[in-house]
Amino acid sequence: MNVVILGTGMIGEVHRRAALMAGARIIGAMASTPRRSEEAASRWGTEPVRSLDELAGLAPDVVHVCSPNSLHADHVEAAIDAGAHVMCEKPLAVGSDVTERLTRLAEDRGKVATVPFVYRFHPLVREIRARVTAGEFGRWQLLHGSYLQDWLLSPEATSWRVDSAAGGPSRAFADIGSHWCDLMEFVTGERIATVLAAMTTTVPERPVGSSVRAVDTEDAATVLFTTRSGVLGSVTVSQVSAGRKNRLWFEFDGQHRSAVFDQENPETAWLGSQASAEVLARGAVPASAEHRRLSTLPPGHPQGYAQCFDNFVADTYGVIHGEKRDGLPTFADGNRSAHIVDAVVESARTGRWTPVQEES
Ligand code: 4PW
Repeated sequence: MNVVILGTGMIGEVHRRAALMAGARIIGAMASTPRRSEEAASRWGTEPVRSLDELAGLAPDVVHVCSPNSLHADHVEAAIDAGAHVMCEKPLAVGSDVTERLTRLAEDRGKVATVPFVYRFHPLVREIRARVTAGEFGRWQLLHGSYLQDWLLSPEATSWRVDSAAGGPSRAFADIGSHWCDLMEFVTGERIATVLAAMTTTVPERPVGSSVRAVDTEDAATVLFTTRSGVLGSVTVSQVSAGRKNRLWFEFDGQHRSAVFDQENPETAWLGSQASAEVLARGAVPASAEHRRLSTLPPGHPQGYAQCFDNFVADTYGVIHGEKRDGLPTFADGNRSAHIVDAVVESARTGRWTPVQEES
């Protein structure tokens, strides 16, 4: 598999590592300027890609799009025009009108097109999902949780994500709330139908480039939602919660049992019923086939985020090779997520319950 990576920041590095683990050859890397592309290429031991026009000549099998959100659409289109399959970071693009277009484009050209909602690849997430499908939970009573980080707590902290021109009108929710909603829908089978959102920007100014500017994206958000089948839920996301690094946490309460999962402690999950409660340990339970498939390290040898990413990239390459893989997040899922983000932004603006438009 010959691979080009567009975007060489933190997440580009994660993609590169997972691509190498899956046996790919990195044939090119592009950063934000030709000079940075050269620096990144020499660090990675590959060739610099100085502009998108060079892509077609490289004839990559796969392009990984890891650039700022506002560039995703151009990068995905260039990758598909170059004949490549594509993996694009979330949010797939800014605005569901654009994600609709990209989803259709990939379908029309017959390309495998995936979005790294990687928390789907925790073995215990698959185990809970399999138990949901087997009917162990019964009708959902309440779906709730949070995704908390603290990397933007300091007024000195910044990123291209802070600027809506580069990241889009939603920052915290589009960046990490999108993961939580995807995971909730993936595990429970429910679909968010309406949202009531409130957002807060707790750090009013941050450095942007060489100046200090008013921040126009949210640091945190709380979203109430109802699903198409009428279940109530809520999620809180934050990038300013002291001490929380990457705490995606959910509790899904069913008629018979509840399930709790914390992605920072992914070797165990909690299952409760009125009569008892148990801690599920990875590898120490009657594991579902998907749980077993994604458990790539033996029990007692903790696996986490990196292995999720490895599994996601390996499954994408597997599907490109014509294999079947359950639960692979595609552009259709990225498109769905963009519709949820749009509804959340609109609801936070108007203060009203807002329907999530169905994808076409
Ligand atoms: O996708 C998310 C990112 O944008 C991640 O999974 C964690 O939060 C790591 O970086 C950010």
